[in-house]
Amino acid sequence: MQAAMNKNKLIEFDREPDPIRHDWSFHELRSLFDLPMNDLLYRAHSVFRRFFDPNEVQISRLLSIKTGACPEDCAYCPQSARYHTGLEPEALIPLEKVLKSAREAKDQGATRFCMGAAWRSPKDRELDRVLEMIEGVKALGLETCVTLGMLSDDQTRRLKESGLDYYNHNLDTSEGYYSEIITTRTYQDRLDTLKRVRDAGIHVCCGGIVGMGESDDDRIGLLLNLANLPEHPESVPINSLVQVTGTPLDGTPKLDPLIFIRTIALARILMPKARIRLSAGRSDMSDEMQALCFFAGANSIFYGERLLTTDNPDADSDRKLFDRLGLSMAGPPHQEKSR
Ligand code: SAM
Ligand code: DTB
Ligand code: SF4
Repeated sequence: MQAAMNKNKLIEFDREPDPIRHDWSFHELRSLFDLPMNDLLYRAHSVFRRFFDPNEVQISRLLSIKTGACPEDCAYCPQSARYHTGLEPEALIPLEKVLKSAREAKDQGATRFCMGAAWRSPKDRELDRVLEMIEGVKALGLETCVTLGMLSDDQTRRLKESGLDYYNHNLDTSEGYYSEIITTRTYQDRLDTLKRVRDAGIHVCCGGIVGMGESDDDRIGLLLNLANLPEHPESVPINSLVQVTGTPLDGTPKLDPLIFIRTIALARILMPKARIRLSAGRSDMSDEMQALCFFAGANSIFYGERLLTTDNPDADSDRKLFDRLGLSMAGPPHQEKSR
């Protein structure tokens, strides 16, 4: 009798499709994305609970270590030198300033410290200084992440040797919509950098931006490319466009919040073990929208009043939101309760 029950259980388990896949078709994703909202949320949340404690959110802190005057033409970005956004450029900041910010972040509950530089790619001299920053932040007991643009093989190796945990490099959108947004580097350039990072043994942080005037098919196309990478990124930031005066995308019609939530849900279904980050754009989201994103599978945020150059909800209002939702901050990685 027991044996029969176990066998039935096994058969049932066998019938459950393996949720970790790299062979998704566009058609499958389109069908998931178009499910009735309750069915999509149910599926996403069920996958979420299999791999994570759904009430724990990982906390990252962002710091811009080199701001503005960027030669690239990313149409969303206030840091491109091509647009008049009124942003004050700032050269690479001193190590001490970075460490002060990292200490504060740790005291506030962050487990990861992400440093961003407005570069097309780092020069070797600049990289030397970033390596010192990584070593210093790591010594404080924080996970480290940097986003510096395109990398060479040698630079990637040196970053790994410095102890870097994550490299952020986004695909940003679908391959088809990409040329509407960026012309100064190709989609393939981005895939090449991501491969270098993966091959060097650094964790990959890769996602994109929605609300740039793209279609549902583009949002699905972005997630398809992420999900069908040889390995899923460990961290997937989903940014909602922060519209900045002076950038070409300022004035883009606002995306329906429910479409944003569907995008998060689909990302969770496709990449069950990834930390899906509710990234830029939270200042414009209602508490109820964020709550639905956390239900759909988002389990990471940037915490603190500033992203790189734009505003983020202040720490106090996020603490209140977490209290109201019964969410807690995930501990350092070795203490995490992920399943
Ligand atoms: N310069 C490097 C690069 O682009 O590879 C690293 C820094 S760049 C600011 C990092 C990411 O921030 C971009 O890939 C983009 O996804 C996101 N980002 C920049 N401006 C944004 C905006 N206005 N709204 C939402 N996300 C934005
Ligand atoms: C990511 O995907 N989002 C972050 C981080 N990676 C580096 C950046 C968001 C930037 C939002 C605009 C700004 O503050 O300049
Ligand atoms: Fe430069 Fe990065 Fe902004 Fe593009 S997203 S303009 S590469 S800082």
